[in-house]
Amino acid sequence: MVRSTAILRQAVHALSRTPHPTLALSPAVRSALNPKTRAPVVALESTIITHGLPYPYNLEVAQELEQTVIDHGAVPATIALLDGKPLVGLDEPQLERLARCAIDPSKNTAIKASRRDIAHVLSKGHGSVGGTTVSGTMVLAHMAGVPIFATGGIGGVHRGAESTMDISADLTELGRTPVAVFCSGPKSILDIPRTLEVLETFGVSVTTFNPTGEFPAFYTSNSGLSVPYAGTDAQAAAAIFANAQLGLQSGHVFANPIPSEWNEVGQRIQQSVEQAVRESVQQGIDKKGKEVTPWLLKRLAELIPESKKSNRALVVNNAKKAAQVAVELNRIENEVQQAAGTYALGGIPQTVS
Ligand code: PSU
Ligand code: MN
Repeated sequence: MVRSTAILRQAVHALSRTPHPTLALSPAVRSALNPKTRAPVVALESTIITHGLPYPYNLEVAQELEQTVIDHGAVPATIALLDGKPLVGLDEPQLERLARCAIDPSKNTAIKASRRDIAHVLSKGHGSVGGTTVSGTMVLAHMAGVPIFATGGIGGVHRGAESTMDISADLTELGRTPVAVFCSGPKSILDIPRTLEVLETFGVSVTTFNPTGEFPAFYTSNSGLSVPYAGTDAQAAAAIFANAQLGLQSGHVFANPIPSEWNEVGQRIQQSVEQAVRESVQQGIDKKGKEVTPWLLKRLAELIPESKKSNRALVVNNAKKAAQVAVELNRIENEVQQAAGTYALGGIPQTVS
């Protein structure tokens, strides 16, 4: 009894997240993060809008992602840097402004922002636009108190990283920021086995929703590599809750396989990946830092035009899954809050053993 009270007290303490005052929260997100009006929230990234997909397809996808989160009972919090402010939750004109940066890729003034770029982009003030990567979005989601985030694919260890040292900042972030990232695995342009090795080194919890127990390979559902299996949304939510309770400062990867009807296209994309990577080496793109990933994605879209649609299908599917798990997590949090309230009425015993 006393022990369970101590656990409850700790549980309530772990629930009290106050958004960092510098963040500009949308009214819907602010309300959802208020303990009195708590609602499930799903963070969404913005590099996919500014650098991942062409205009106006990027705007359609961004809107569909937000709508999918809403349709499954959660509040969308698209994260971006605009006019020197970190925004958590965007309105329609803001979403459109991000999307329009990609109209002409050669004149794109938006900055692809991972953790290292955040302060620099904010210092540019009025007129500046930063599309946050998985790393950048995780930093700001955590500062806001949003533990669940949906995206398409995480960055990872690039092929040839033994000489280029190109390992995405997303992996480091996952090792040090307690946010659960719902994705379809690392993009197949990457080295998936080595990406899993680095995630293990950094202490990141990696789970699949694939009933085969396989880690998905972004455009296809199977990579041939096994990781632990999350059978239900409730199990995933319980893992996120446990991580927060223990105060572990590391994140999760929840890998959600692309719907099976896309596997055939995925096999074809896979064959073109080799070609795109080869070309990137021939043209020296592989040594161009943060340009590498957008270049490879664009080249792949040229080689297999359907890859854009695969990308949309999987990221929407991830937003749905993240929203469902966010609803479960919210339910657990409400239960804890209620149980603590019941104790509080009778007075929580002071002895903690
Ligand atoms: N997945 C996509 N399109 C993208 C990205 C992922 O389908 O544009 C972005 C994500 O924002 C991810 C970033 O965090 O690419 C990784 O870039 P890098 O490899 O430079 O770390
Ligand atoms: Mn890189």
